Amino acid sequence: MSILTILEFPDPRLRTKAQPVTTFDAALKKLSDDMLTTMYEAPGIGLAASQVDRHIQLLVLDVSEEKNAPMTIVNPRILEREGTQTCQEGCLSVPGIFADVDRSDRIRLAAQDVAGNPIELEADGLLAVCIQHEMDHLIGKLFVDYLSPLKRDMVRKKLEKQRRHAESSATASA
Ligand code: GNR
Ligand code: NI
Repeated sequence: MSILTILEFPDPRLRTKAQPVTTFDAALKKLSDDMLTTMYEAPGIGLAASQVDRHIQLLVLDVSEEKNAPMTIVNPRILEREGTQTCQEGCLSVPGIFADVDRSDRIRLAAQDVAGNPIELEADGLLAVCIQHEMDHLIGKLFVDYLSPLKRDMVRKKLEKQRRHAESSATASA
């Protein structure tokens, strides 16, 4: 299992639209396993292939308390939405930033598993939020896109500053 590098905002590669998965082979299974390892290590509750610079419609998640319910979802399509919920979201590609986002409360989903078998899924609560957040990544969208342009620019500056500080402390300890 390998830890993959997670792209960070405002990296333009995060804006790439993911292509449908057509080949369900050992390489896809390995990517899914590596993404789960990367997600657990981060730690996060979801990860989209776009975030590790692989632009295919693949996402992994685990919203369980015990971190023992990994899921891999391929080629997801939302069939039905109901209601609205607001959740404070974060993103491994926008580290240290949290903001409220409105999402559908309940969704029904058609997708495939990592072997290519069709699956249908109903989700609510945090699972529904996480799936919608990951599906946004697959179309090149980030949760900060729901903020005003002014707030998004503040986020960009805060991340630049965080990176400068990380850089100078790395140099200081070298
Ligand atoms: O780890 C994550 N937590 C989270 C919290 C609220 C709403 C969405 C998420 S997803 C995020 C991991 C991530 O960036 N996935 O793309
Ligand atoms: Ni994210």
